[in-house]
Amino acid sequence: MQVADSSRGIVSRGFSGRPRGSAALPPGQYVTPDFPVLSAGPTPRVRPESWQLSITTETGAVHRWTWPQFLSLPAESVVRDIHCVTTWSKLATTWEGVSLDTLLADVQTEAGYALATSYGDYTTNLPLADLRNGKAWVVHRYDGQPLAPEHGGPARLLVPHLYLWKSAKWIRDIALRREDKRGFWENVGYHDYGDPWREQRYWGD
Ligand SMILES: Nc1nc2c(c(=O)[nH]1)N[C@H]1C(S)=C(S)[C@@H](COP(=O)(O)O)O[C@H]1N2
Ligand SMILES: [Mo]
Repeated sequence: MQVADSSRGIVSRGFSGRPRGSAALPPGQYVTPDFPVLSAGPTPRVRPESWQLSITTETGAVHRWTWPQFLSLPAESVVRDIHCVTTWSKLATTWEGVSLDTLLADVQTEAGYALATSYGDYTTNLPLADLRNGKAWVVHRYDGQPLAPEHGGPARLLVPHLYLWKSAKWIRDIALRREDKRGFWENVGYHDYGDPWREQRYWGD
């Protein structure tokens, strides 16, 4: 088990102390067979009976799903590599969940940005375009099992083409916004976009 340690990550930037160079890996990353848990706070325990997911638009319209409603949506199976800014990557992880394309299908918006908020109040920002076109899911199963609480269960955001801190665990709301607004890690120096292939770890990268 590992814990988030952002200060050490910044100091040791560029040195992972492990072999590198796989063409299939973003720069500065190493492969781990483990599934580390990185949480900035305690694991919120959200009972399915009280769980709700919402998408709130820039005009204040709220689209809401209870747990049974969410489970009745068409689910997809996705296999993707995931990349944590602390330099571990995990290859070919298997998830099941609902595409953001499905969740956004009936949502009228001209917003350019999204701010995801979790149970426990973690937040992270990303362009709305990065949630569309088969690039993002709200997942509730991992490796054929219900998603474990420490990994974001009942359900988490999965945006595997960006560093994993964008994949908000225990997702509660996605606010669609005209203007970008930084989330928890972005406020303290992490990149607004976070493309692992361009090694966008910190402000200015
Ligand atoms: N709600 C919430 N989501 C979160 C975090 C968090 O602290 N709280 N940490 C982020 C970070 S930094 C990473 S690397 C991944 C870790 O996911 P994992 O614990 O399932 O490996 O979750 C992201 N989503
Ligand atoms: Mo992370």
